[in-house]
Amino acid sequence: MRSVELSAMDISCNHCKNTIENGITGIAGVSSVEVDIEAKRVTVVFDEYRAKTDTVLAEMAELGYPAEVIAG
Ligand SMILES: [Cu+2]
Repeated sequence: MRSVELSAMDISCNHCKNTIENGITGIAGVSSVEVDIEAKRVTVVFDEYRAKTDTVLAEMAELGYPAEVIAG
């Protein structure tokens, strides 16, 4: 398992949180998604053999929340 922390400046409310959690959870291999609205950060845990950080970043952009990796 691999854990990455992302920063996405467009996160502002619970709607954003739900959109991101639902969208990222839908990626095969992702086991958990946590959104911190205040910090505008997302922590994603995934199986590195089934998913890639790039896949998560692409899905974030697709959902309307372009993100960058800050840790992991
Ligand atoms: Cu929002």
